[in-house]
Amino acid sequence: MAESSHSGTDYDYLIKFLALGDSGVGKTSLLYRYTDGKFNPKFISTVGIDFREKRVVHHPQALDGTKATKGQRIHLQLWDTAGQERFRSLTTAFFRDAMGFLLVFDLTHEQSFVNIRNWLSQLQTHAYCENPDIVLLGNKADLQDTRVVDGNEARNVAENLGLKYFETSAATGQNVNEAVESLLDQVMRRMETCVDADLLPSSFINNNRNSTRLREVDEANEESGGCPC
Ligand SMILES: Nc1nc2c(ncn2[C@@H]2O[C@H](COP(=O)(O)OP(=O)(O)OP(=O)(O)O)[C@@H](O)[C@H]2O)c(=O)[nH]1
Ligand SMILES: [Mg+2]
Repeated sequence: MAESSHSGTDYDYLIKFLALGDSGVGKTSLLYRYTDGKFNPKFISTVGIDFREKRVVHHPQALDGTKATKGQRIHLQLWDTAGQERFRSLTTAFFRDAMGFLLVFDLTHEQSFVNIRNWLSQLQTHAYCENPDIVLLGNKADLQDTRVVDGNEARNVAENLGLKYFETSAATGQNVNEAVESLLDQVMRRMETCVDADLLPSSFINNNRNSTRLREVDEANEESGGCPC
């Protein structure tokens, strides 16, 4: 995946991702690192909701692992939610419109790891379907001295939950692009295989109404079919 220089509405797909997890785990920092390549060590807790954007060109992967040469121009909208409890009803209202989720915990804070189950149950309740695409991120991997969550334990939990797991650092940039690309791969694959457009978020259908692929999805839907949802 490479960054694109297209502007305006010159893209093939608008994809919305949402970052969630406890306050202070590094959601804002990860998104800032991904979109701007920068890091701010100061903690400015997010109030309610915010978003960042980035253009990328995505090369779909075939089942044999080879990447297509023709890229899809993606406009990524990255929603950044406040982890603080007092904003919960506001932030969960945004879950419904997101296509993929970055579930973040802090490798130096055990409780944030324990709490991923609560966040998953919030997702099951509020996301567009019960098993949306999610990547699990153990963040602050650069803080080796204060790390308390064991990597193997986190990997096992992720495997049991059927989630891809990345250890990231917003401070160094470790695995940040890889995690977002992996989520984009999952979401685009689901979109390609989901012939029932009613089971995609409504924002996705509306925003991508002009896409040739979506028209194919709509036509296939008229003949009915199954969705991996
Ligand atoms: N060393 C290090 N510090 C980080 C990393 N990610 C975030 N931080 C720091 O952790 C603090 C909290 O980061 P934020 O990104 O604001 O956390 P958040 O999850 O957005 O918090 P809320 O907005 O309250 O939900 C800040 O001081 C960041 O600089 C990281 O990977 N490594
Ligand atoms: Mg924040």
